[in-house]
Amino acid sequence: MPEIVAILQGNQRAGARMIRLLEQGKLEALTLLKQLYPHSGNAFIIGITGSPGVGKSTLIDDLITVFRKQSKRVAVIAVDPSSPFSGGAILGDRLRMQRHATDKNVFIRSMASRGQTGGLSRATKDAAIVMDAMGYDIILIETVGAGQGEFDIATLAHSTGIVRIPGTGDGIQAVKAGILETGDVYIVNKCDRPDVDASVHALTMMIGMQNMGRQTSHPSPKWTPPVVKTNALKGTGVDELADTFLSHFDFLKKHNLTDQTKRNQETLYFKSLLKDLTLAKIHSFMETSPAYKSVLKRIQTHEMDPISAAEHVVNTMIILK
Ligand SMILES: Nc1nc2c(ncn2[C@@H]2O[C@H](COP(=O)(O)OP(=O)(O)O)[C@@H](O)[C@H]2O)c(=O)[nH]1
Ligand SMILES: [Mg+2]
Repeated sequence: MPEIVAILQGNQRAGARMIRLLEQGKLEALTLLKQLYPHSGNAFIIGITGSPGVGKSTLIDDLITVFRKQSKRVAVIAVDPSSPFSGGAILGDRLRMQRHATDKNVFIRSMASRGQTGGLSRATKDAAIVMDAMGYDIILIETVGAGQGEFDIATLAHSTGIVRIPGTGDGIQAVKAGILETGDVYIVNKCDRPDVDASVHALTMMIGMQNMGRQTSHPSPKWTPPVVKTNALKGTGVDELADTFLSHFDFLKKHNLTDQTKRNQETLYFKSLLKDLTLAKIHSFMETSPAYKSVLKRIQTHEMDPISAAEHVVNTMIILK
């Protein structure tokens, strides 16, 4: 069966294979992605972000259960900053979501992040397109947040949930310092611990300040982000959390804001592809072209200055070819 048909029919092995190729930056995978693209655009993409250890994977595991009860098909992308290849944490995430492993309507992939801060790369968006085309209704993306990637989760997801835990000094200081990310939903997890109400209070105040304050990149100015309390170990509050995400998605659709999210996303994606494809062309030029070698020689013998040479190569040999 052709790979594309298999993926469109939701074949997980084929989907996983394609995501792996895309993650390795294989250009031939883009040819396949081109064919999948028209079949994407239907999934609801939810970002779950927060520091390591706050309970994101455990929460996602619970959310899968809730969404499955609603007969939704669910995919997960866990982006792990500590394991660029395949370290322990990725395995941990897999194990944590293991109880869904035999459910054919749940598809979980781990991906490396860009750099230590957990930035998202184009491959995260690629993977979301594949899962979307595979017919998943909901795509959950787990990230540690504010990383220095090309994509931040707020532009990749329709709805972003920021996970905090009680007693870690959230809120006001962070707002003052301008380092707090904007979320659509704030989650105080580990509500079995003390100081829950203080955290909820701090977050609520912070949301109020954000609403009054500077214009953020937040796509929905009239949406006031709710604060939801959860205990992911027990699954408490997760039904409400799922409902909150779904009502945010309804809100976006009602106000035609999904289109805006989409436009921002597609612009970023296009720019990122332009960069990657140009770079690939340059690399192949440097590896294979006799013209490159002759220019290089002229630089080495001081016949040509390297600046003019680089300009010449870009203008005449790579871009126009
Ligand atoms: N007490 C308590 N522990 C939790 C809760 N949620 C998650 N944990 C634990 O916190 C640890 C980190 O959870 P994990 O989901 O891996 O966090 P992540 O790094 O944000 O994905 C694990 O040992 C979880 O069992 C909770 O609501 N209460
Ligand atoms: Mg995790």
